[in-house]
Amino acid sequence: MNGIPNSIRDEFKRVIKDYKAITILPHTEPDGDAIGTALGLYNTLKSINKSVEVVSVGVPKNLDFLSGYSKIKSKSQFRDSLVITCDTSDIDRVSIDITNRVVINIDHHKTNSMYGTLNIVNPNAPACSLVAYELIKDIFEIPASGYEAFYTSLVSDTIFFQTQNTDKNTFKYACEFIDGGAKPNYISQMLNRHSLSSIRLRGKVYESMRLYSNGKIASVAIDSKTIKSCGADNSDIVGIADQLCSLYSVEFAIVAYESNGGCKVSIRSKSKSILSIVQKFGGGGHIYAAGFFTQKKCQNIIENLIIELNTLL
Ligand SMILES: [Mn+2]
Repeated sequence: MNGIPNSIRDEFKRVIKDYKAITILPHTEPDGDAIGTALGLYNTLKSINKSVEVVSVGVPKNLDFLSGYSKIKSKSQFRDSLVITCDTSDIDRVSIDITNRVVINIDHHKTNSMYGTLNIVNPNAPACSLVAYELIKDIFEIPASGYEAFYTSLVSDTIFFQTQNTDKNTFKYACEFIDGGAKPNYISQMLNRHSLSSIRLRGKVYESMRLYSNGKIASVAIDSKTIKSCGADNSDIVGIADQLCSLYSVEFAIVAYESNGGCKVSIRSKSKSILSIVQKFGGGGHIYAAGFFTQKKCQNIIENLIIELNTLL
């Protein structure tokens, strides 16, 4: 992973200096990477006396150990603040309208549309926090709470160092975060907690799993009734696709669930790029983990995807 060019870092420094109030936005339906990066920045910028808010809804409960979690707002209370987006490839993936705002776009998605005033995007970074960390580490002193959040982001997006892009550099960053105060065992324990509703939902979802193409493709379609009947919500779906991928035979896993009157789809791949397929459906993401939103019915979209994924087998 390359460092940040000095010209970009200087520009970032100048913009930060210009603003007293900063609004940090993770992507909608946030994961540990988006929230970990956001709270790492939040805790660091707070420590230099900025007024900072993180605005997000549906934040996974297992991130509640992170400093600043309880301060996350569902609506922005600042006007004309500087906006920093985290882990967000497109402007329509944030929860508030940020047109005409000064936006610092910090991300690691290859498909990032470069919507920011300043775009700091590194697709080689295995987690968004590494981009944020490279940007700020020589400018500000990062508090232990910031390192804890950055480490949480790193292990979330690499699924505890299991993804293809995990290399010795990834561990180098992990070491720096641990040096800064992150406690690996504690963070793993916190992240691996599940609510009863989420366990119940997983039970139902795994039972309904379908296999295609000699077991190489696994899929589940989850309707909102099932989610509700378990007392769960959409944040409880995080991790199900990775679990389907743990089946011996599986190459691709599809999770499709009803959301906002349409269907949200997450796809995981063990070894082949699925980016071009999700792009056909207007989506984006990473080479082995990507997704999209569609107005079609979940089961219909799964059938379309099976045809597409079969061409990769
Ligand atoms: Mn990410």
